Amino acid sequence: MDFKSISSLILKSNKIFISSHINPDGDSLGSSYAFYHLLTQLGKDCMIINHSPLPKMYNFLNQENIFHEHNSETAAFIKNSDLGIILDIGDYYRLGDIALLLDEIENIELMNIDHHNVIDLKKFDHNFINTKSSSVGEIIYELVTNEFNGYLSKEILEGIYIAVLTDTGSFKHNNTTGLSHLIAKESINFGIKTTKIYQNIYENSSKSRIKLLGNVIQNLKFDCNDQLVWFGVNQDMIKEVGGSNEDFEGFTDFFRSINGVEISLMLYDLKGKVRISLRSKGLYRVDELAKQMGGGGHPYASAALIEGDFSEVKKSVLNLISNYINQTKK
Ligand SMILES: [Mn+2]
Repeated sequence: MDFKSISSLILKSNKIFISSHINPDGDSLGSSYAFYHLLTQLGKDCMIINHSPLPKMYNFLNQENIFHEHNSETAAFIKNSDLGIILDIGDYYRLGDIALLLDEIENIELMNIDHHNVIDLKKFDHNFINTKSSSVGEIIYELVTNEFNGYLSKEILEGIYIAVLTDTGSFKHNNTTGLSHLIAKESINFGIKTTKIYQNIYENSSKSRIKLLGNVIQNLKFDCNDQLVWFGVNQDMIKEVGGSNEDFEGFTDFFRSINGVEISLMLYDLKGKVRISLRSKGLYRVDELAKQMGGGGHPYASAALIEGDFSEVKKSVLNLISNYINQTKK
């Protein structure tokens, strides 16, 4: 699929829903925001519907209440849609309950736009994948400048900027491209308040988050000649600081910044399941590790969900990683 065919598909559709993955991040939300404004400017009846609620730090994007958590009303909208645009998904079933609904509907076209290697491409009628893009936001920028140039508005650019900012770790990860910086330049020229956006997203920590960070730091573990740093979190730790599941967002990235550390690992105990989050500084590919655990992602940022008791999963994951580090050395 190319930009021309994306554009003709959009133009022939009238009722369109936009969705992304569970626990949405800056790329999925910023991209959805940009797409929503493009579609509304094109006169389409459009709705952003996600399985999960909007994370608090992105409330500033929702002045007009355009983000909807999936419910019976949004289900009715989806059932009557001509087209569904799915962004940043990686895996069809990360749509959460929306995937289950879509499995039951036949006459709806699904278009997938992503920068991940999507696991189940056949679930979509159309796929546009560019794994070289830093973010889905960057793909949308190219789509708009190629096909809808007159429509590039402040709102569209703001959504794109947020997507690029967050998925490149503020223009510092090695997925950052020349285009990422060009988008930043354009955004500043357009009068977008980039400092304000940064403060909203990154300088908005709750007290509970900082307290949790302190507790996690006290119990930080190092392995593999200090190349691996890891920590565990669980509901009791979150309760203790009066926090929420959003509070440990970004911890894995933060600990990767330690001198000598190559891999940063989080194990989140979900009682019977363990959520694994992996970050690499560049020497090791953590997507290969995540794949072995039944997950996936990018070479330097990936995740998996493993069934089993915490201490057993912890043991096998630590074994897997240390074997991987030792083998790669040879
Ligand atoms: Mn992304």
